[in-house]
Amino acid sequence: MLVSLDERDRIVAIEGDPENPATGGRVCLKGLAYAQRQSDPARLLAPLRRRRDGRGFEPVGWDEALEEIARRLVRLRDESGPLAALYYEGSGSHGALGGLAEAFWRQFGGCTRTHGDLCWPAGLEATRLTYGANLHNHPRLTVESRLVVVWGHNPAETNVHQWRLILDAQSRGARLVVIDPRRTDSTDAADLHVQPKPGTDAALALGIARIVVDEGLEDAAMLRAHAHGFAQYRARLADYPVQRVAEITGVGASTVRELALEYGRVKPALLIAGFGLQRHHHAGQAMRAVALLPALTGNVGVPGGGWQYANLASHCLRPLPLPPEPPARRSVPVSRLAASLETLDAPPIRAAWIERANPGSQNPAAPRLRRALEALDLVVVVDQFMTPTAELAHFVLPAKTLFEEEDLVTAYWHPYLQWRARIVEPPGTVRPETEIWRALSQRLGLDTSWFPGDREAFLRGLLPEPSEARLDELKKRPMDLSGLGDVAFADRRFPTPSGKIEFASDQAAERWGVDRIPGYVALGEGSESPLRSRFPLQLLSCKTRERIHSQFGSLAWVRGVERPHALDIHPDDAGPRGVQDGARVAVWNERGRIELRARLTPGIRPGVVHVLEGRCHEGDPDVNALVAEGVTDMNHGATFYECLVEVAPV
Ligand SMILES: Nc1nc2c(c(=O)[nH]1)N[C@H]1C(S)=C(S)[C@@H](COP(=O)(O)OP(=O)(O)OC[C@H]3O[C@@H](n4cnc5c(=O)[nH]c(N)nc54)[C@H](O)[C@@H]3O)O[C@H]1N2
Ligand SMILES: Nc1nc2c(c(=O)[nH]1)N[C@H]1C(S)=C(S)[C@@H](COP(=O)(O)OP(=O)(O)OC[C@H]3O[C@@H](n4cnc5c(=O)[nH]c(N)nc54)[C@H](O)[C@@H]3O)O[C@H]1N2
Ligand SMILES: [Mo]
Repeated sequence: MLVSLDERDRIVAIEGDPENPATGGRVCLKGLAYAQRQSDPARLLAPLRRRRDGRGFEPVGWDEALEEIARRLVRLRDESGPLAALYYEGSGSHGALGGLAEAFWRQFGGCTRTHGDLCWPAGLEATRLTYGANLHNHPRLTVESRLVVVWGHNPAETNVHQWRLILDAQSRGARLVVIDPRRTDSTDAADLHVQPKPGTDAALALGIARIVVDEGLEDAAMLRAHAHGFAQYRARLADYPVQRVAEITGVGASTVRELALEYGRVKPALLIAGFGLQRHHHAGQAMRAVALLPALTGNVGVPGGGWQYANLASHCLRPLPLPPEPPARRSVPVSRLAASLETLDAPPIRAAWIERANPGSQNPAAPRLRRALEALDLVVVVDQFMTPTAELAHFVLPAKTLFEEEDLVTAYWHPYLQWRARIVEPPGTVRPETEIWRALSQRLGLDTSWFPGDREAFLRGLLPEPSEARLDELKKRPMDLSGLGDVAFADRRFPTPSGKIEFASDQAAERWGVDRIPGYVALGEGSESPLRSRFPLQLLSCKTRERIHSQFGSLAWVRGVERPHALDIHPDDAGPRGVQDGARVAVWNERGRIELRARLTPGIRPGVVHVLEGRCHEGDPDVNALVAEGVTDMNHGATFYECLVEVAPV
């Protein structure tokens, strides 16, 4: 981004950087709104301490705050051991330096951490099991595609730079298919919008595969040379005749057939899968089923083709230098944080340090999690703003923004590593997290040399060989240091155990206890679930163009352009329930209940309802009150989109 400052060094405007090869000089609404967020009067500029009477916060100096936090952490360690402290970090803006908290906790003697991720792990593991690595073609090759299938993804809202390339491909003649139970900005541009029941994509993928194979449209030469377990997979396709697939998915047989024939015939075809596909219990297997389609049709290793999920090409930094691991270690699945806080023993969790995260809004079972956090002896939250999580803290420490500390930033779609410059000094008494950790380490008598005095030199040392000398170049523009080339798997070498694309995966079975061949498994809370007799509607809670999760929601710029918050419901579901457009409704299940206005829309699939996630301002309802603490079949992900509810007027 290009950032303009006024004469008092305040950020006044943000534009896209034409030198940026990933964005082509464009910037999204949140990028623009960082200018307002940076100087939002609500920003925290000094540490806060909970008042003794428990009501609200009072300002406190850094010395006093850190002294008291240090004293309480040491006492807790003496009494219960280091594992009684939880360290939790989320997806707030972070680069390489974010990992340095570990230098404190290792010297502290360890702590309890979380494993897995709320975001994307099932899809990452499914891709790794199938192709051996999370790499995909350079985004610019998208325009060479003749057919783009966007599956469980809404790039018009969640990746506008990717979206521009998809539209370019379309204007050059490519057809665009979007597979999503909801109408979105992305489906509005589609030539074909396919609306399956949520959680049935494995059946759809295998149904498509069956037709491709029946019609002889598979790439037999490619499969002979580079597929592992294809014969077993092919035999399994017998279970997915188009009639059964149509019943499971709710997509008409003729549409499944049309899609299969098109995907089998048009070359090159690009399949872009999103994170929305993998937020349920059988997500890993579903992603494997979908990920195999490009392999089946010979679309792997070709420009304009391929499988796009996540691209980790820019994740090429050297590991952070850290002190040795202490013997004591413990971690809990991130999507089961509330249950873990409630039940962990030997020792129970007594303190939590939360940084760059808003779990009190963003995690499953959020109200339970908030209660569990409230019961702890010590909660420290490091954030730029008051959040539902910070409200529960004993200490809230003000955090820097992305303009206030230099760092190296990796990506998950384009291959570029980026230098993030420090453009302005932190306001008030704000300190970057690295300085907070250093100061706290000092108070505990720990070795502070792990925290860089000269951050630039430190970051230079993280650049991969042979690029150490290239920091100055990197300061001018993002760079692809991966050395991987534009076409992923162009050499047809797949770093899987068999060295081939794995249609059958022993690792999947050994690591995760799932079938070696991916198949469709009905969800516990899905379209075929007995629980539907009480909670008949499948609730999705997705992202919005205007915000990043719980961030930006308080800004006038953002509030001014976004649509009113509402439950999207199909008229066929609203009618029998007496739900009118604009009327207040309750949405509930056994875990919780929220109230908001209904918006009737024929765009959503009947049987599916939707509420935006990340709303936690001014009395907005807490959608994660309804969501269970489920764990995906692979890699410890969350199951946000596996959630049955009922709706009624209030
Ligand atoms: N129902 C439902 N829930 C979901 C999802 C869903 O689809 N549905 N999606 C899930 C997904 S994919 C994700 S990734 C998670 C995201 O979950 P979180 O990472 O908890 O999400 P954010 O709301 O972005 O919270 C980030 C916080 O970090 C703060 N922050 C930003 N920059 C900095 C910084 O430099 N330093 C510090 N200390 N703080 C900073 C912000 O002010 C904000 O409060 O949410 C998950 N929750
Ligand atoms: N503006 C904005 N952009 C963002 C973010 C943000 O908060 N705001 N967050 C970032 C983050 S952390 C993430 S993880 C990504 C997520 O970005 P996306 O990949 O777009 O993921 P989701 O929004 O979770 O879901 C995408 C679509 O999948 C559909 N879907 C849900 N369940 C199913 C299903 O079972 N089958 C099918 N076929 N479709 C389904 C949903 O209706 C939704 O429209 O966005 C990133 N970009
Ligand atoms: Mo995410």
